[in-house]
Amino acid sequence: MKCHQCPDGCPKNTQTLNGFWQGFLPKKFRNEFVQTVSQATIALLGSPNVGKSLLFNVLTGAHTNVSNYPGTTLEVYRNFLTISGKTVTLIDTPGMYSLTPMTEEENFSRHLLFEENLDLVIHVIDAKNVSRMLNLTFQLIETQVPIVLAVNMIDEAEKLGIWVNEKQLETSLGIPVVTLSAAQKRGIKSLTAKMTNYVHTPTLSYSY
Ligand SMILES: Nc1nc2c(ncn2[C@@H]2O[C@H](COP(=O)(O)OP(=O)(O)OP(=O)(O)O)[C@@H](O)[C@H]2O)c(=O)[nH]1
Ligand SMILES: [Mg+2]
Repeated sequence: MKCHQCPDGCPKNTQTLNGFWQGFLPKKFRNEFVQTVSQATIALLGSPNVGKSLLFNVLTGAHTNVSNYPGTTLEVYRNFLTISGKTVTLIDTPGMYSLTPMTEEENFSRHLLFEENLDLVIHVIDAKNVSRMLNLTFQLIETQVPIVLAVNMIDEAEKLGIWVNEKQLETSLGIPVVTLSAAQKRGIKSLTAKMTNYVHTPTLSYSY
């Protein structure tokens, strides 16, 4: 097995091994493994077909670990990315319309939201249908998990004459907002800059 994603200082192959096994291990052990290398866990959530998986691939690169979530047939996509020198676990989730689950996919995404000790949720929405998709944003805000709103597909929206005002949305919602196009790799730097705020910095304490 090759080591694809090692950050500086990662013992060779350790991270790939952790990433490969984490989906297969019971949660307790999985978290122990992940914590050895990852300084934050971030999930991409949102309705079906808003571009979560494409954004996941753009953010993490091609080498993704796929496993079935324990007790389900649903595939979980996890990978690492490095933000400001820190290692972050990114999780791609199946599409969900609401936090009141109607399908196995929605139930899974809801479970993940409440059970994974997430440091951040990136709520991905379609720039062409912002107002319709904000319903889930409000539900996510109520969970108290930190949210960044990623308004994807601005390339398609612009073609339709739809312009999303990032600053105005931020002020109205009270959460960070990024407009982007995963397909054109636009806005990715702004997104990772906003993700940085949710990545833990290990601190040293001294006693005198
Ligand atoms: N034009 C354009 N197309 C995009 C963009 N992002 C994603 N797509 C396309 O939209 C389609 C759906 O993207 P996915 O990444 O599969 O969407 P998803 O949210 O993961 O969908 P589910 O897994 O079904 O919930 C694909 O054909 C992508 O190539 C974008 O920014 N612009
Ligand atoms: Mg997907």
